[in-house]
Amino acid sequence: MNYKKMTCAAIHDISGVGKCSLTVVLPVLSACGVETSVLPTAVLSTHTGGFKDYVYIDLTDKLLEMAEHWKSVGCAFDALYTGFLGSDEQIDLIDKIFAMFKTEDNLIIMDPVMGDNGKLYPTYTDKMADGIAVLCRKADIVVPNMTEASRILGIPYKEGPYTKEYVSGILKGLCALGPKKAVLTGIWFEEGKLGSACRDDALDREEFFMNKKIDGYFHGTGDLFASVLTGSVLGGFDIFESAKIATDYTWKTIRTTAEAGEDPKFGPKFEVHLPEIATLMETKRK
Ligand code: PXL
Repeated sequence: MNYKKMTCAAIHDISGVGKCSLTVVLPVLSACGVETSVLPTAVLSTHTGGFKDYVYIDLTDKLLEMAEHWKSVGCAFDALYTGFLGSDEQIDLIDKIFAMFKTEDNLIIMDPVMGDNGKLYPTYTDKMADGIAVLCRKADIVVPNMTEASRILGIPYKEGPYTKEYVSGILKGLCALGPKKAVLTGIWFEEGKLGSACRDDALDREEFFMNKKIDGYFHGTGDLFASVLTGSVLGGFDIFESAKIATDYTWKTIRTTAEAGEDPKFGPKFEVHLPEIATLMETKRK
């Protein structure tokens, strides 16, 4: 079979239950045909959103050692893709890991995971959020939600509905920090619709992708979105096509999750839609 090999280093936690971070990143990227190596930032029994008394194993001490081992065995990646971090010390370590593996041709894609709905996640401190905002300057593509984007830009979090001017200002602000492309999730301009916004700074072009809003809070969908976006970009789609693919895939998954009627903290039902994403990626490879 003739195909272009694509590789990614995914730097996120493993939450054993709850389908977010690496338990979503890895299957999605594999379905996209991307050869993925994982560098776990922490291991948890569950994610921290809605579960109590979770077991938390911080892997800060081992992060650099693992990356150095990768380097020593000749690993190289088309993308370095980061998400949930385990401690504030990890920010400096990830900066070092970027320096170890960044080349002229590869991409740093950062999902600056730190919060949602205007609040930081329970294990995130202000120091971590400040550090992530600085680290974002090194990224080629950033994929925050509105809470994270506001924190990165140092502006107060604003609830929707948003205006296109407001969203455009946020996208431009993110690109002004360094990333050439920014994709914002959780955008809505009118009742009943929800989606994403995307900017390619070099083209000075922005697009918005909306679907029908499905009521409820669906944990893990940010990780799903960023992973499909990463897989699509590595699969050869441009950033706008990738943002649309990620928006539609996330929406379909939310619809399936809502229809199932189970407790959404156990995660999005993305598995049933993986074959669709694999087929879509194949169309690009042909
Ligand atoms: O979905 C982001 C995320 C990733 N990993 C862990 C989390 C969260 C959000 O709550 O708790 C452990």
